[in-house]
Amino acid sequence: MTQPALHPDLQLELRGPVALLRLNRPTKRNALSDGLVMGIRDVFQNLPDTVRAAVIDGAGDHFCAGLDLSELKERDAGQGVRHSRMWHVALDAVQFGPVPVVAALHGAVVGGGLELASACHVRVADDSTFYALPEGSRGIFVGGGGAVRIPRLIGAARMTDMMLTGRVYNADEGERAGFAQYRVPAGTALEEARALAERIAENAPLTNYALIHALPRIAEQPTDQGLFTEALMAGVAQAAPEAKDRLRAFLEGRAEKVKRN
Ligand code: 1HE
Repeated sequence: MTQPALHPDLQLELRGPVALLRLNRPTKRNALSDGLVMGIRDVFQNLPDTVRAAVIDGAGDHFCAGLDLSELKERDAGQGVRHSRMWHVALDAVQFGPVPVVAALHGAVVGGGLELASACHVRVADDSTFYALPEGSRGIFVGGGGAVRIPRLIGAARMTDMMLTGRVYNADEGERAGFAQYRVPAGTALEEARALAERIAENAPLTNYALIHALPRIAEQPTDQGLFTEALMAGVAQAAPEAKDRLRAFLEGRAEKVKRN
């Protein structure tokens, strides 16, 4: 099957089991044109089987300035719905793709850029990072899955406030609010994200698959169904030969112990 060509504003590098995807449109602060959004979708729908984890970062001083506002032309309601649905397909390809994705954040993580970051599984933010949802003041609404994903990170009350008042969270406030799981010195987010992705790539693939596909669904289910789905997933994961090998390695003293940090 032929692979779609990589979008010119994207760079993709494969380093062993880790795919590094860079938004590479720094003169426009990595604003996401429709083509770029579809380019991200294509990358995640076509990752080689050898890839076990991915990292997304942005070139230049900012991770991503969100939707390319220069493309916001006169759309009727139906076109607007389809445009938003196109973003949903692309960011679903990130969140529910084949492998865990780590976002390396710096500078502006705003609007659709925050929606993209929210579709990743782990977020590493450096000291320069700031978060905002300027949609509120631009007279529009989130359309890239932000209404679903962002409240799950920071709560609906904080998101409502951000959109109503234009509030900007700096890296410190953002970490406390729950935007990112890791906070690192300026200029080191990519290095840390890569190290985490390499660590993630060592996990059993079925465990990683369960974490990105089963866990978010279980979290949405009523308790009884969630517990049953968990039991099914646990049974499938532990029956895999790789799980047996890993358990045997621990019992024979060949695997790392959990260490206090
Ligand atoms: C852009 C965009 C963009 C910059 N679309 N062109 N997002 C926003 O409302 C955020 C808008 N951007 C900004 O607030 C600032 O640009 C930044 C804080 C991100 C960076 O500031 P700065 O001073 O480093 O850069 P700049 O001078 O503002 O921008 C440099 C260039 O990038 C300039 O173009 P130039 O041709 O004059 O050089 C800007 O016009 C351009 N640029 N951001 C298009 N977003 C699925 S729905 C999602 C809805 C949303 O995401 S709405 C939020 C959109």
